[in-house]
Amino acid sequence: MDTESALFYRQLPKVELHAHLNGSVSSETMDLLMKRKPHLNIERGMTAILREQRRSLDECFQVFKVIHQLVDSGEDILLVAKAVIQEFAADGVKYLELRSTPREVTETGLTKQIYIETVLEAIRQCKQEGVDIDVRFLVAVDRRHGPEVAMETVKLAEDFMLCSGGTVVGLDLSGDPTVGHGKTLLPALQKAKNCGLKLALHLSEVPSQRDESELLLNLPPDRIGHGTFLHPEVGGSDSLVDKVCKQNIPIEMCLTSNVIGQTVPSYDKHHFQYWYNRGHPCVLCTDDKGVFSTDLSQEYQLAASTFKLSAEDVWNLSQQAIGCTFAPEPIKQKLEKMWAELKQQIL
Ligand code: 6MZ
Repeated sequence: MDTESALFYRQLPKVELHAHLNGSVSSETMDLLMKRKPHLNIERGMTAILREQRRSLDECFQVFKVIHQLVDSGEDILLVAKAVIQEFAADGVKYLELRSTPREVTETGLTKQIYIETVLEAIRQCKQEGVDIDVRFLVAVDRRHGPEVAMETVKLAEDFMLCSGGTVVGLDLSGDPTVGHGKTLLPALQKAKNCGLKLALHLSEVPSQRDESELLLNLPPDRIGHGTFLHPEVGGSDSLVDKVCKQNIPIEMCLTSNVIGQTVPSYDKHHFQYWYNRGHPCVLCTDDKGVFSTDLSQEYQLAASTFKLSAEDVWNLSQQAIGCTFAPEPIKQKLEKMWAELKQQIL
């Protein structure tokens, strides 16, 4: 099959490793939520950004505030989490690591504990209903909330890691990269690592994070989110690149998100090229498929057309992502087998 065909990308088995739950809510699900809460006066254009549009990162973060108003109860979380999982499965994603920041909302009785339990319930229900996808969960720390909340979140993540039967596998560090400094979060991140949680950290998403990235790379994280400004050509440094390469830390790359949020000026200037050409493990991801009006098939197609990847290159890229998951070895082997079986039919 040729790489021009949208069907090829849909059929391509895929691994999604960087998807924020509330950023991934589709416009169809948003419509349902808006109908449930008409008093909020939220319209479609306030929860998603069209592909052709450009926004500052700050404006992107305003969108999450609006979405959080719409998703503020256990019932809402169950609805959005199930819908997001089903949509990824329909897009040909076979393995998904979903991430989300547990929130509490006094008015609806939502607690952080209930928040995580509800996401896990959504994952359980999808499995029971036979949705063809393996889903794991990363508990997210929002850097804006500071070190105490980060430590609390790590404790919660640890508890769930121990009792979720392998569904909670790691910790994400995200939130507005222009707020706070990672050094204050080091004790919480170190604790997470010590107790066996895998670390997926947003790193160098904006240029001002060079010192922070130096520090956080010493942990080291198990995966890097974005890593847009790590290399010297964009104001990073050789020392950062060395640390990433020596430790072979995979980078989650989100093309549409970075171009819409303008941390990358255009698709052909995306840092995917830099790392891919070095043979470094790069994993294509959506980041926030609802907010940035995309899906993972589209991200693969975009990467292929921008960087002139052959069908074989695209296949290898999706297969390589299996090795970058936080799944236990037997699951990785199962996915490898699935890819091997599908290869004959699809490529
Ligand atoms: C950093 C991001 C992000 O957790 O409520 N988030 N953090 N950089 C990004 N690049 C665009 N996109 C999303 O999902 C929404 C939250 O994910 C993080 C932010 O903390 C946002 O509030 P959850 O499911």
